[in-house]
Amino acid sequence: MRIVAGEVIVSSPGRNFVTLKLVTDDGVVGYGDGTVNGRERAVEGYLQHLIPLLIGRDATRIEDTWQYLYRGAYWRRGPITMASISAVDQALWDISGKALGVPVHRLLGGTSRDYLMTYPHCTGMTVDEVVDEAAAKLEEGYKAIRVQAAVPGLATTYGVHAHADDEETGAYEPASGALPDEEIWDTKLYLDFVPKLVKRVRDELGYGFELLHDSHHRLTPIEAGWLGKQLEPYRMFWLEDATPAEDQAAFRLIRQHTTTPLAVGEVFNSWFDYQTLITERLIDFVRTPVTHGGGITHLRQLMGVADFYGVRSGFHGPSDISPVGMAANCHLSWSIHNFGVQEYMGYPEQVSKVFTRFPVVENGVVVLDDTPGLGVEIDEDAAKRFPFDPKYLPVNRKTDGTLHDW
Ligand code: CS2
Ligand code: MG
Repeated sequence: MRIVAGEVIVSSPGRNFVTLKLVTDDGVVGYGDGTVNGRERAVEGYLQHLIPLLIGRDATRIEDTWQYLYRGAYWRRGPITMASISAVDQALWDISGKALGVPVHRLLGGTSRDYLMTYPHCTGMTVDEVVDEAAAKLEEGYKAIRVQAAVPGLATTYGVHAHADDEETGAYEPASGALPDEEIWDTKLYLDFVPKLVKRVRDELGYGFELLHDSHHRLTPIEAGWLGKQLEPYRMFWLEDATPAEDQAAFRLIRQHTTTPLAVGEVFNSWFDYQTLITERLIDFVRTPVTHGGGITHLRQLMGVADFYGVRSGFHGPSDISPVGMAANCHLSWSIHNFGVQEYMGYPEQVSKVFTRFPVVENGVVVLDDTPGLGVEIDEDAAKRFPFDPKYLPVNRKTDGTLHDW
């Protein structure tokens, strides 16, 4: 079964998505997600370099193709390279599954569990709103929730919206074509507030569910250690992205100061971003999604090593990873032993006009789907009706104007 054609579909049904389509001489079509939020055209360009290398290759040789694109290239790693290799890898797993008539998780060893626990985002302008939103999600059956609220004294807080429903409609982004929003950040206001938010959620709703919070890389290691310590009484499932992620050594300091579990890596793309973190047991959860982590082939290998160190998965699942990438996350999550949780932020309604079939959440868990391949169907004509819509994530400045991490 040879690859005879490749095409990059960039469309924006509410969110921008980069989808690679590969076709075999048997007429089997495979899809892979390579979306990198705010840098979509870069992945598209990289994939244009890869497509000629794929034509004529045996589509069933997934591992060899991965090694060819990674080991065979002089320039390795990085978000654009690894998202592009991932898109190819997902498309090949999709093709093999479809050709054999089995879902990808069967190719990976079958399911290791009965359901995939997911977490949604619970946000609000006030703590009361967050508590209400969290109560509603628990009522729907969710076993884990992430809580974020507007920090009092800050005009805006990333990931928090005037209306909690906005997150599900994907309204994270500025208007089309706009320059990045500039948000103002004040660490002391944030640190004073978060323990109160988390305490209220536990006081009001109890301990019968998993509780998560995301710091979006904004703290210093010592601040992160302090926050983790404040949150210890509330038995967090994790504190996410406490510090700028690329500084692996920083986690040694955080770990010395807190037993709150740590999750990191939604901006990572390779085992080598985790080598210190995992082998020194500095983290508890891997956040890298299939889309950004070199595909199922690389992330599966990474999770295999992580398992030896007791580190579990919590793959990134925002609405800026396409339903194809979400499906790939789910197939890997079904199959690995060391699954932790799957983030499932949800999608704007228009997404289902283009992605007409993809994994869904019911009663807070991903529904097992035995559709062959990744199980995602795409209406390519509909995709053309939603052209690319350039958008940027916001940037973040301290109150004195200094550019800050996020
Ligand atoms: C967030 C994301 O889901 C998360 O944990 O950190 O919303 C993230 O900021 C976006 O996916 C960035 O593209
Ligand atoms: Mg995050």
